[in-house]
Amino acid sequence: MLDINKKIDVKEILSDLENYRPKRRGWVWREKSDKQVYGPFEYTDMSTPLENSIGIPAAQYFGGIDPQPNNTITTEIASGRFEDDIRRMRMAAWHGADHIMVIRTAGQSHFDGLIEGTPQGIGGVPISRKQVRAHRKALDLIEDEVGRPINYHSYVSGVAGPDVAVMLAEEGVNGAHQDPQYNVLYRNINMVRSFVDAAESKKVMAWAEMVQIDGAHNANATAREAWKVMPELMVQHGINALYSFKAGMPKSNIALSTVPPTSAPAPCMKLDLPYAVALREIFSEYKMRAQMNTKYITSSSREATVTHVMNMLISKLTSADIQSTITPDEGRNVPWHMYNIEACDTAKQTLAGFDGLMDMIELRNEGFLRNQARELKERAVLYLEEIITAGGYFNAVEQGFFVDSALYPERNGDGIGRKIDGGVGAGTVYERAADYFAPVTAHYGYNNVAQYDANAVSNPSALIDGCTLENADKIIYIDELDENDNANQRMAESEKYRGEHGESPFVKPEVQWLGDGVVQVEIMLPIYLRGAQYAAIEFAKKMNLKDVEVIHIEQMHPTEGTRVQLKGVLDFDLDMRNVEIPPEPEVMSDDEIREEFDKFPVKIVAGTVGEDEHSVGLREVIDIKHGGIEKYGCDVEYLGTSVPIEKLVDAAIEIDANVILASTIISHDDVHYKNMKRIHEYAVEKGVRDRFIICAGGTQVTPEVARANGMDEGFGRYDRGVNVATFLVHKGREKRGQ
Ligand code: Z97
Repeated sequence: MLDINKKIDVKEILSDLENYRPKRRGWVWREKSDKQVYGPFEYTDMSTPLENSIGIPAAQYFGGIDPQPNNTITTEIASGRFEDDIRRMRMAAWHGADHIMVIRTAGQSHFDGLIEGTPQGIGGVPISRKQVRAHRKALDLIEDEVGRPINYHSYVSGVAGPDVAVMLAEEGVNGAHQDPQYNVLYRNINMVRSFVDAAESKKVMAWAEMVQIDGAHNANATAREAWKVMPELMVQHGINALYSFKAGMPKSNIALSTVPPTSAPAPCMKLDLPYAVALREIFSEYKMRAQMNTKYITSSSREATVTHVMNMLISKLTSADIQSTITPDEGRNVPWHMYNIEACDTAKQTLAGFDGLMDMIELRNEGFLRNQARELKERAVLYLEEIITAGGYFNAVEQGFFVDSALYPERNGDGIGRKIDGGVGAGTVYERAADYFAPVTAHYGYNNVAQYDANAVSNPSALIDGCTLENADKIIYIDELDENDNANQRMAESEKYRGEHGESPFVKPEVQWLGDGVVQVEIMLPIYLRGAQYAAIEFAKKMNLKDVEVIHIEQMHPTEGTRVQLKGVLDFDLDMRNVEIPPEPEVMSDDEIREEFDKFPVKIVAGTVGEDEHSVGLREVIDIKHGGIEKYGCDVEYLGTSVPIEKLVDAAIEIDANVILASTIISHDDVHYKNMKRIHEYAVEKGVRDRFIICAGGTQVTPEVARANGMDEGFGRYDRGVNVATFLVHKGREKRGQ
């Protein structure tokens, strides 16, 4: 069991992996909750609540509720160091992700076999048995902590597809991308080999009850004008979906990777919604994995978030099953994990906000939407017919049918053409021999086991006492192959920040990896774009940042101003033992304070004392508009600024108040403390000191010195109405002897 107050112990996760077995296999969908009441609200589309989670920031106004939508929420982690991904997975799970995709390192599609060990990756991690087993082990703990099963996801496409599929099945991986068309079009892997491998892989994935995601979205991201490939996308989905079904996967585990093809400022709803509707109708028995548009993403986090939200409206209108969350990382090419977390929150916020939407509106059954949807379907059907005329799929690919930038049936002739006998792994498909013996479970196609034992045909692994899918002890586990490029080595290097069991007093900012020192800086400069770009870099260098890079730049006006976001490296750390952390002030809940003020009415006289014209701080503490103390139901007599201290006390006597709040900002010559002392002494002189709770506040006021100068309490720069009110409740109880 994880301890919420402790970091996950990565060393412990990595220990004794050889003997670790996953808790379960198969994908788990969220359960629709019986309990649809959160705080003051009733919901209709939410799933079972989490036991531990972090709600979106605005949840604080609604009693900290954290409703979890019905959709599975995906996060993509792409740091390149799998040991650091473990901590990221835990953070994402707390923010509502239950589908964790760890992106695989560039080029793994072309590895004709399994990778062992834990080398560092580029833009993702090398997927290996140790890496997968460690991640699943960590997730087995994390899912218990948050109280919801978490689906772990990886990739099966590539030349080593079947090998990877078996390894993922053995290790309890719950979902994977698998699409032979991806191999063919984007990785130039031989098409015959890819489809044969796919049949085998899909059969294994079906045994493991994995959910499969296809690769059609890549056409969207690759095509020159993404909205023109919509008919083709439908064809690609269709080919993979039906091929998977025929290879033995249940339709309910086949997810289409759908992407709204366009983005604003294009009139994207007019294009994207009919497409999503058409897709939903054709593939009604299948699942939809809705990914946000990444083709037209830039490095603006604001813009990416708006696109994400607009895309989720389509997800809602067409009931997507899995909602992906991509981040501006895609546009910046920097794995800012905090934006992954933001994107999980964006999904959660949006889908909670959309709760019950479909009970209130419906998509029109005629007109533009349906006409467009029908037209797209017709184009897709024509496309399929032309594939048949061309001699089938392989010939169509060879003729460059796919990823052509014209709207089918038009063609631009710029599609990705591949040779039937070309590409990686060409000529590596062989007929099975007559004595072919495949004593393994979940094997695609026929076996010739009958000649050895007629009873074993449908259960061939019985002949060898179970294969690795049934008997995990037969798996050969290799820990590391490379003595330098491995997790142990990397962890030793960052040991200072990790500590023996995840606890270290040293801390350094991080973005990509533990202890990388990377920070982000936002600079607004009142000059033109190009000048600002280079000036910002100089500023960042003067802030002592190393390896400074501009990650986002936006014009405010051609000459008046430019906004620049940079990243850079801070090459020092902090020893937390030297960081003074004041105890957290206790604050009561609004309801608690209101109830107390109701029972024991509070009447306040307040003003800025002496010759001091500052009013903002005190008004923030008092005014209901700023969330001040008035909201708890107390009377406040505000006397304004430059109030003589005698007047403050006299007024309190006159209106029979029980609290005096004196604001004193100016601190020259310690006049603020002198003022406090005089208020106290004047109240004593008048014989009324015991009648009042007297507090002073101001930017330079500390509680200790305020109390030393006769105040009941002092409030400083960070205190608000709630802090003052909490104190008044406590002090009131004390005075009443409670
Ligand atoms: C997604 N945002 O979630 P390699 N197979 C298929 C793929 O689409 C991919 C791979 C394999 C994206 C992130 C991008 N897709 C992932 C159908 C990658 C990965 O990178 O070629 O080794 O395989 O879909």
